[in-house]
Amino acid sequence: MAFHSAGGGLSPGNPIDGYPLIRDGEIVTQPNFDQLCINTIRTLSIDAVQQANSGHPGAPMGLAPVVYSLWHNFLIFDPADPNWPNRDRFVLSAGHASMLLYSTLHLAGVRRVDRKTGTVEKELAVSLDDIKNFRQLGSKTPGHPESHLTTGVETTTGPLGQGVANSVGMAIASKWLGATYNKSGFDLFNFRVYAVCGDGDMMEGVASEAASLAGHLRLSNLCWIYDNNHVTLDGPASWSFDEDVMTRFIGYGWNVTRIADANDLMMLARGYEVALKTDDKPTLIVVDSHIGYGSPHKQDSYEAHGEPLGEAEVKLAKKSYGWPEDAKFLVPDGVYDHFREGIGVRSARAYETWNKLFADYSKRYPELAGQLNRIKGRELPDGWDQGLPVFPADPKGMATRESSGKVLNVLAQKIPWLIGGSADLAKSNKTNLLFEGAGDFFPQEYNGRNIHFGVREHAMGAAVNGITISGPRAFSATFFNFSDYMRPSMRLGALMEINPIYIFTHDSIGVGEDGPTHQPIEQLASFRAMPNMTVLRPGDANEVTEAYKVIAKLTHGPATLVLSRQAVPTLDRTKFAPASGVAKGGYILRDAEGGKPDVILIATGTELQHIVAAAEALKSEGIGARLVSMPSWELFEQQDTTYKESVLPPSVTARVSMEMGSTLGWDRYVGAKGKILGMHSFGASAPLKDLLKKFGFGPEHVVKAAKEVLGR
Ligand SMILES: Cc1ncc(C[n+]2csc(CCOP(=O)(O)OP(=O)(O)O)c2C)c(N)n1
Repeated sequence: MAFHSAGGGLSPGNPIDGYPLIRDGEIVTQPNFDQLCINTIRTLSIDAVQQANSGHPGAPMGLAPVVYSLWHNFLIFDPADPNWPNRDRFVLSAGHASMLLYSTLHLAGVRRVDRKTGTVEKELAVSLDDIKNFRQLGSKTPGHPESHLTTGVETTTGPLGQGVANSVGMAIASKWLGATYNKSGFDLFNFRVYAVCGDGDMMEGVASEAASLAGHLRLSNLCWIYDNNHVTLDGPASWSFDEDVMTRFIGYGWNVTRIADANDLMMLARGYEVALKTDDKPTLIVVDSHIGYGSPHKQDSYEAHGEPLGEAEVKLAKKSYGWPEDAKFLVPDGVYDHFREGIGVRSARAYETWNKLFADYSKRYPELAGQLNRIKGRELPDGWDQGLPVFPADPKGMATRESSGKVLNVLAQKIPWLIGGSADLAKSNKTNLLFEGAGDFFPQEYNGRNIHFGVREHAMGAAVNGITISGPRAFSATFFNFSDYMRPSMRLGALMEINPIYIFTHDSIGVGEDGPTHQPIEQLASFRAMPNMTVLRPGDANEVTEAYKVIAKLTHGPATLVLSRQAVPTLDRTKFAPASGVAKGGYILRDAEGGKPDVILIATGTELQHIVAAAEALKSEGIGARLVSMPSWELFEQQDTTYKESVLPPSVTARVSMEMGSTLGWDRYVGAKGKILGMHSFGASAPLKDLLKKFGFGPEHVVKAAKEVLGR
């Protein structure tokens, strides 16, 4: 078969030119459908960017054959059921090349899935109209691929490096699902993960962390395709990037192969075959390509990056493809059929086989099949909240990281697909799953539930997103201060409306001697500012249990759980309101006598104990204080006004809040006449008791502030 190979020249081939076939003893010519499909991806992408007058045509033009070859010949992804759990995952990490993905999803006939019900609909995930509406309000084709908007977009990409790092989580999920649920004769999970990335991804630190982790874990089901086009946004890649990527990845323990010409379908196929045959490490395929391929004046130039080609250049590019120059959004006859005959037929067969296999598996292993159905439906097991710890009152109490460890260990036994780990701080974070059978996720031992992410916080954040997207419920853990190293991934988790659990301990200056490098200040405020992120900072052990109950039920957004290093008293709930109030975000922990408070004292986390003690002192001076525990602003904001005003009545303007973090935002609850006790600077390295004194966190500070706001 004659695969077209045009090298670096400007003769990508005329789709009308075909390759000879011998049919019934006669030589006939049929259109070169491979080329026709590739050029359709290219021209749809060009036209969409031109019409939007914004976007990135260059990478789709260069990479169309790479993606076509993968989708047409290798990817197992049934367009008729894009939710199939064992589908291969395709990630476009170079999210700026989004039209490459949209064109491919469209041509492959991928159906839309209703996100709420999981039902596959008749409509295409990306219609031709969606392509014509590229980057327009309400379309399925936003500037960068967004997984919560567009079926077939496996993960949201745009911030470079995130997609490839997510792909490592997806590969972990595939290995874990296989090791956990596959049985002899039932190879239910073996999906592969392919990620297309560019120079930008390669330069980002998160990609390096993720590649290092993937190499260490020997994730043989993972393949990254590196678009080595020597161009970035500002100019030639050589201005800022000339390292030996291949040697670097060999160093990570990857299998590395190179394809000298992105248009060489034969060699591309060989590259993918190498990845398929490699069973002990991930594969990097380096593909030398030409950005803006086929554009006479913009090929190999950064000018093909990030802006439309311009009407005249569009025509010239189309001419070079042998395309009708004036045709727009043209899908020639036979192109849809050709995709259907490739990825459609191949994947439908695999899908059917899998469904039969799963039906038999369900009979043989009904309990496990039931789990898999729940994983797919993002449901919790029956009785998941039974037997969660209830902690007895204890004035000495325990650190909330400690109670978290206890609750997490019970919860993980109830939810068998809850997996995760820490960035080398599991013992401090108390996130090790210690029950029998929990096990470790090690290279070639993939059924363990404790994942050792190493000191790679950013890759951990991206990986738990990737795992969560792929089925299992994942948690991460590190010190709260190092959330700074995870924030970009956490933001994407929130944007994607997925539900990983980001656990953080050592949540304030309470860290003590480690000093200001380890003492978070502004992090609480910053995550509260993040849309769709639920932040919880529980104030005692029972609030921790209740916080986990809320978190477990989240389906469309992540949780940031903020926990202390130092002990806090476990409140006597016969004297205080039940901790179940956590579900409402803020609740009256104890009211002033007669329900008529002079002052409202509000706190979160470790400061709850201080307002409790302050209330006693105030009472002895005849001042009635209402205590409000406010572990989650987001949950409180979801309550109706009646509830919110029942907790914080507008008539009581004397209010004091205390939290060992930035004061930013507390005026929302404290009001203009109240007083906010918080941090106004970085912390310091010293024993906790000295820090509390220096920065003003104790009952006496609450008492003083309460009297001030009362004018006494
Ligand atoms: C974290 C992040 N930084 C910067 C950008 C802006 N940006 C988008 S593409 C790009 C250049 C990437 O170059 P390359 O990966 O080689 O893409 P190509 O030019 O080949 O399309 C930049 C800087 C981004 N999307 N994400």
